[in-house]
Order: sequence, then C-alpha cells, then structure tokens
Amino acid sequence: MTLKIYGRKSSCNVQKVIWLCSEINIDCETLDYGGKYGGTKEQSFKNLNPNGTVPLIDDDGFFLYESNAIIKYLSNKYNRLSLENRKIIALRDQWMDWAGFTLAAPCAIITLNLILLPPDKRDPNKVLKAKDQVLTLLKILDNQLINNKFILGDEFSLADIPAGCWYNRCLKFDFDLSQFEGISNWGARLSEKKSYQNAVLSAPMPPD
Ligand SMILES: N[C@@H](CCC(=O)N[C@@H](CS)C(=O)NCC(=O)O)C(=O)O
Repeated sequence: MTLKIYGRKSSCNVQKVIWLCSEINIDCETLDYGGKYGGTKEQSFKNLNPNGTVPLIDDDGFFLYESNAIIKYLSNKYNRLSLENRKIIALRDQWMDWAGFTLAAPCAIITLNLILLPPDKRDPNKVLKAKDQVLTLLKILDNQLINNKFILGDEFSLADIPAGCWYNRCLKFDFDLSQFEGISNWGARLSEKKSYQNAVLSAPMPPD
C-alpha cells in the first residue's frame, strides 16, 4: 500500500521523509498539510498527531510523527541504509539529532523572521544572531566532512539526511558558505543524487 506523507514539501522535516522514500524507492504520496495549507490544527489531524505538526506518516494504518523517527522506521522496515555496529548507529543518531534540533533551531528563527512572520513582527537582530549561531554550527559539520565523503565516512547514511535538508535551507538564505570546503564538497555529492534533487533541491520555500 502507498505510504502517505502528510506535510507540505517546503518543510525541511517533510523533505527528510520524501528524500528517504525516493532514495530507497518507497512508493509514497504527499498530502499538503501545514503552513498555508492548514489542516494540522483540525481535531481529526490532532487525533493522529497531537502536536499538530508535519510530517506525519500513515503506513497502512500505522501512524508516526517526528521526522527522524520516521526515517529510521522506514529504513528498518525495508532494511535499507541499515547499520550493524552499535557505536556507528549511535553516531548516526547523534548527527541526526544534532541537525534536527541543534542546527534546525537557529535556522527556524531565520525562516520565521525573514519569511513567515508578518513584516512588522520580523526582528532583523534575531536573524543576525541566528546566522552567527548557524555559522558556528556549520564549522562543526565542516570539521566532520573535511576528511569524509559523507557524515559517517565513505557511505551515504541516514545521518546525511537531516543535515542535508538544513544545509540546503541555509543556501536559500544566501549564506556565504565558501569557507566550508568539506560541506561544499559534500553538498555537491548530495546534489548528484536524484533523490536529493527531487525532495530537497526542487522543493519550494516556506510558506509554499
Ligand atoms: N521535531 C519535529 C518538528 C515538526 C515541526 O515542527 N514541523 C513544522 C514544519 S517544519 C510544522 O509542522 N509547523 C507547523 C506547520 O507547518 O503548520 C519533526 O522533526 O518532525
């Protein structure tokens, strides 16, 4: 049965799920929810995800929210991009959480204050502060990537997915990332992937 992904394609968290599905050829359909499409505050949606956020998946009646949990579930279910070594799995989770929470937090502040808030509510100082935080964080990612093709080493893994989505968002903010050689080379490798092109590079920006 076709996997249903509830969520607008402009959301980085939704992009993670679409990217993974495309990467490992899971048959899926996206339903526009959240942002300008609404629907997430309806009781019928909240019964499935009380947080009222996207993404949410419906896998033949099994409902799951939290994007990192979703992509781990799908990877396990189809036994693709799976890892065996406990410590490598822990490092994968570390990078997924780092990107999904630590890096995502200042990126979300920038999105809010550049795009989503009404112009009179936007705070340019918050944008400047968040941009500084993002650059400090990207240095950490760059150190990891300077000698690695992908975040965990030579092979693409789930660890690359959350960071790849937020990295693309940073590019859309017109960050000058040329100082980050490791990240730039990694970004070029991701860009060769059809799955990344389909789910991330060609995705609209919020609020679309
Ligand atoms: N930690 C959650 C965050 C979910 C989240 O905050 N999603 C945002 C979009 S990125 C959302 O639903 N915002 C409200 C909306 O789009 O209406 C995850 O990774 O899935």
